[in-house]
Amino acid sequence: MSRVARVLHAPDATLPRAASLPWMIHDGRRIRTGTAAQLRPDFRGLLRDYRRRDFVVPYPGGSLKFGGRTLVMGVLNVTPDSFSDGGLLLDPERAVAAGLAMEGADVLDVGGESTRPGADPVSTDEEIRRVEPVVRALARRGRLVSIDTAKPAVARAAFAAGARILNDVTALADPDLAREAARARVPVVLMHMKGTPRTMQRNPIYGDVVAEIVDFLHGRMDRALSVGIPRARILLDPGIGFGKSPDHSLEILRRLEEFRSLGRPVVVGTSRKSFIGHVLGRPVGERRDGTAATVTAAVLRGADMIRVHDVREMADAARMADRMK
Ligand code: HH2
Repeated sequence: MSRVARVLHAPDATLPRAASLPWMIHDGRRIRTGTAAQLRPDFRGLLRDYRRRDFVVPYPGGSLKFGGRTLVMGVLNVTPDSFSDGGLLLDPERAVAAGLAMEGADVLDVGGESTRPGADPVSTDEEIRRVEPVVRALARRGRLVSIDTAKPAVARAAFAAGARILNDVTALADPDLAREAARARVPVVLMHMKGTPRTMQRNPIYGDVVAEIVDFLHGRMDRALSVGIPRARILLDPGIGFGKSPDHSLEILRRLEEFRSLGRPVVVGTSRKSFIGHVLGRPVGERRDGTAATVTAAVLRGADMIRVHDVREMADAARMADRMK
């Protein structure tokens, strides 16, 4: 049983002191200490969020529905240097064809800047030049497109071209990006990262990795709310591999259920990542089966959407896992 689940099932008389539970946060109230009677409303709210499975996330022109099968986000990197598919889709026509071929993808996540460890930054103009035609063509063909960017101007151009979701690996570090998302009324994926892509894999250290990420995501949800992005449009992502050692990534997957206490859909991106290579000793081109195992584990532990490169295969893995929940 996870630690949150253990707390939720504890008889009132033995509720542990909150000082050891930094992730017990609900509706902006942090549970510090108190008698069982004082804590009961907080636990009730937490339990309600924790049990929640059905979410409707509106975007301009439609809505994402969670609670049935796990949704699938297909990765389309229009970059020369992404860690697993860099250079393959730099030509817009190829990128569009690859997106259209992603059978079973609910969302196509278009990105124009690699976030792999040590990646070089890309200028705003270059990033727009890469993603805009791809977003426009896919949106015109009726695909739901998310834009994977941390730059306000890129997001604005992508929304104008038809992107309907913002996927931000910096979780609204830039207030201008938050305002763009609020203005466009799009859902946002808030992802946790420790450090920056340049530095994040240099010996990341956590006390309790899950507790720290939950706390961080809670803070970034508040930031989103404060600029006018409603709760209903927020999705959360623990950021596998972003400032995490292989053990951290594995622990996040092992304890994924705990993120449910935040009461929002959980997105998980394990696809082909280095922790899989670390466990299996496989290069990036040979991590599909390992990825399928992580997708299965993530779905069984409550992921609402998986972000993957091998869409058809991982959609199958997710569909099987859905039936075993
Ligand atoms: N991972 C990557 C990029 N964006 N977004 C979310 N929400 N979650 C993730 O786990 C995530 C993400 C890294 O993968 P990829 O896009 O394949 O590589 P690169 O950043 O090198 O383009």
